[in-house]
Amino acid sequence: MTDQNDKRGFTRRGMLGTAAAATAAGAAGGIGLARFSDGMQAQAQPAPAKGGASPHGTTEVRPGELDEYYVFSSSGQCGEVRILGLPSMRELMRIPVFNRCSATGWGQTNESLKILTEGLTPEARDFLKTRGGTYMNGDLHHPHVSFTDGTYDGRYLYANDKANTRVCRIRLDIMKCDKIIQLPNQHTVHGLRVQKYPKTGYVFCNGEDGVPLPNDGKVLDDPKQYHSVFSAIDGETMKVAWQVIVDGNLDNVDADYQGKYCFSTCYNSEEGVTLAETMAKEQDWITIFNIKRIEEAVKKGDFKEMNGVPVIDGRHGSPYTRYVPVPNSPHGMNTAPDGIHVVANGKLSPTVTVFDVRKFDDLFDDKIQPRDTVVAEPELGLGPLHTAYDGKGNAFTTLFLDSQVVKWNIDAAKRAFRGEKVNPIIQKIDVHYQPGHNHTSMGQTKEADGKWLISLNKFSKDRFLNVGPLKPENDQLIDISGDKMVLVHDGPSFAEPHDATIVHRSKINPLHVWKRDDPFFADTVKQAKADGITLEADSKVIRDGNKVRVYMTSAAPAYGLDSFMVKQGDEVTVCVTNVDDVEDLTHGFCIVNYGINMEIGPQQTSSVTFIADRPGVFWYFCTWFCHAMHMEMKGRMLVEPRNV
Ligand code: CUK
Ligand code: CUA
Repeated sequence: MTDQNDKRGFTRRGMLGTAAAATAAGAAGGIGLARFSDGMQAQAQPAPAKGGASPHGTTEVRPGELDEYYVFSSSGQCGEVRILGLPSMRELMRIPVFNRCSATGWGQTNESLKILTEGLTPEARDFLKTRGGTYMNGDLHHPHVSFTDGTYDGRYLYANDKANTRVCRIRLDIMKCDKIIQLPNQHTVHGLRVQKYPKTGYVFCNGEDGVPLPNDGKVLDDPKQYHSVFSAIDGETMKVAWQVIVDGNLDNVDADYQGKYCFSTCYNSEEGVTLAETMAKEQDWITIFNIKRIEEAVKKGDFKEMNGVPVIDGRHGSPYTRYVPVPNSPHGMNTAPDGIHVVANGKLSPTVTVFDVRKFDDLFDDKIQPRDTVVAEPELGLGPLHTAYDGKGNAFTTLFLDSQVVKWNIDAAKRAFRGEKVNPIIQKIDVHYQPGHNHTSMGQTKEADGKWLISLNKFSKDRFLNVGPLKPENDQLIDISGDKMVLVHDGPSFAEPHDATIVHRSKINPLHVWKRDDPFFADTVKQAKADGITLEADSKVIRDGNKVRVYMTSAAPAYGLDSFMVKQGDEVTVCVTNVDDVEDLTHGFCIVNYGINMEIGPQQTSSVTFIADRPGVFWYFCTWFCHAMHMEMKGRMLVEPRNV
């Protein structure tokens, strides 16, 4: 039963049966498949021996030592980005983006609200008027660092919000989000990758779901009129550069190392709206976008302008796209560090499809057929979702249904495809359980170093102390530096890190304290100047009609103001400037029973605006432990009743 061939033959039939059963029952496909694979684990290979020798010796990062890599991890429906250290897998920081954050005041400070609101589409802004002005949830899937010349340049990190069709940019010098835009004409954004060459450049965003264009209620239950849209954002200006209407839908995306093409998987070539319809065909496709041709089309006006964006028709027959059939509902799209090979992961097919990007020129010139770009299609196991690379010619593919990561050789797969008797599979390792994305150290760049792999597993089941029906996921660390993969660490994580980027620490250079001229709080600096205030020195209340601006410094362990007085109904803006310039000396500002809290890092200015609609005495206090007298770092807001 443990024979790979027996297992594969059995499970392939089983999988189709289960998928059909899930469809018939109307159950969510994922659940049906996951349950099925529970049964499979009885047949899986035994787990590798505990404490199997890691070629690196140890993953331990001793007290006081630093990790070698940053991991920028998504958090799915939590809406934030998390930073881990690798190999320790310690969580180092969280960067709030599409969520609200009680600790930092994200979603409440003026600085963050500006970022959260200014890039919304006009329709969304209107719709959100009665909902606090911005979305409070997000679903952050794909965090990717900006590139120059095929490797990370440490400037920015971009990520998508699948829930509300937004894209964010995080400044890696301060590790804060500085831009969020919502994509017009597109109904959701799932896959996101960036241009690798010559630089970023474009941020490519896949519209997963099709809707009528415009989506204003005039067309409803008529799926033939639905369209999925692909977007390219200018990563510098954070404006949509162009969009392409495609056939089918768009799942994951990646770009080449030449700056010529990007390519997306499509799992719904059927353009179905039910599970059964989307799974109807055995083959779907990838869609290849010709960047140069699209840029020329924009220049010469071959587009329709929709909501201020040039929208190009990229459906079948278009000069701007090509569609290459692949089996079956493909998911991940991964470019190899060799700059040549691109893998589409078959999901419902046990295969992955390997393309040679050098053949795309001929494909667009109609010299070859779409499938002529395929150079290998190895059968790897059940439920291949994502592939990572070691930079030495090997690939690592997650097998969701088999709960395994399979290591295989690209060249061997190509030879097998040409008919040679060679098995491209080198090793399969059990992971716990049901992996989605996996990532290798620097593996999405031309500097892939082949040291580490993390497998982001969707289920942890029994791997940790039981914490109730809702379990953590399990980010497992695997040493890939030797011939054999060795599992070395289990890392629980809260919902739901889909994706991650492993970046060598030499690429990232964050500041230790804020710079006083940082654009992040430039608006407050401008307002202070107009009010005759020197933020670093003055603590003063400025009244401007019923608008009150309260300026104060913070220096451990005291605010510049012990108290301030406002009138009930005033619009109060509190601006706190942390004049401490000691590393790690962050203050907070929380007003009790007013629902206000924010972070003020060393040399940062933060501000928050609210209506003082409750009269009385309200203490404010510092929320970040800053000094032996931290508890005493407080003051009072006195709100005078209106009719006194
Ligand atoms: S997707 Cu989640 S496992 Cu959103 Cu990158 Cu593949
Ligand atoms: Cu300032 Cu605690």
